[in-house]
Amino acid sequence: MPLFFGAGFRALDVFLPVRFAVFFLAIVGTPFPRIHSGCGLYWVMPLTTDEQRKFFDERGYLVVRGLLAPVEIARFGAAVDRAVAARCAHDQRSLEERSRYEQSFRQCINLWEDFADVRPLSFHAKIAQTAAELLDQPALRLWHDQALYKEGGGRATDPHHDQPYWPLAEANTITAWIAFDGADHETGCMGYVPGSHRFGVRKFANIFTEAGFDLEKGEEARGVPPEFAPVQAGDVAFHHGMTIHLARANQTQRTRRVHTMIYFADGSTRKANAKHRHPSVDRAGIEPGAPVRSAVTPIAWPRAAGDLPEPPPPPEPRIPGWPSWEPA
Ligand SMILES: O=C(O)CCC(=O)C(=O)O
Repeated sequence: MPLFFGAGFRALDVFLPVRFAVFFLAIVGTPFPRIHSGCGLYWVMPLTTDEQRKFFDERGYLVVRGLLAPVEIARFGAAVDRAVAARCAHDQRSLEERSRYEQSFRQCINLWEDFADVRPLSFHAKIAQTAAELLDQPALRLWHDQALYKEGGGRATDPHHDQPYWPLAEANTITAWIAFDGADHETGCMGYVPGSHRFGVRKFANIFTEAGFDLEKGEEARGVPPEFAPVQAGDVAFHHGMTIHLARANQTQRTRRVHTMIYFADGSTRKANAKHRHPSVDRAGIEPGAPVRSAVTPIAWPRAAGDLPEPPPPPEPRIPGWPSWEPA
């Protein structure tokens, strides 16, 4: 109700603070400021510090301590365990019987699609927001998630960088790596060649069939030794898609239980080379040169907390390691 103070004065609304609060909460939905402007920018309380962003920018990786609460680690770890057990139920081979690549880990991709209780992890708002801040991008999509369970006795993960595996023209990509029990030099922590995301290495290290980059004698890592980064449960380790990395072997009898999310900047386009296949773009028929936007790669950030995407139809034909795959 406006009160007037005579001609020439503007209306003074005594309910203005209440109106402002209602408007603010309606827009924001949380006590934190979040304003979407017309140009798609958003404003939230940052989760990272200047030092963390600088570290990631310079070194191409960063461990963020305690990003997940113990209750989340327990809940999501159990959900991913169930999903991996279900996806791998058909595979009774011993470690020795598997390929060199498969001896590094059991890899199960896009668990978010067919395991609803994994979905809140793969679209975890705090993790995706942190990734967006490190990459300095206003919006991210999920390229895919994957469990990487390195069993007791599992081989080291060979040195490589991720970007050449993906037919994306732009290299605005980042992975969040979550070890539910933590990971150390005995169980298989990650090591990163600091600054290698800026080395401009285009070569594809095909670790499916080969040994990956030679970090000592090869030119790719420029002789820079990797920095190994043990993590504890609750920590999330981020690395840029161009960062050369590897992981230690698992010398214990315990499985190193890891789930990862790979994000890419919204607006990224499919590489011109149509021969470079990948389910994340092929499933949705994304043409070379076109923006990679589909239900297979939904927006991960910004997304209202608790708002989870609908999964796309299962791949057709089925793809090993992806949802709904069963051996013939
Ligand atoms: O977890 C591992 O052993 C390797 C992970 C990795 O290479 C990645 O997330 O890009």
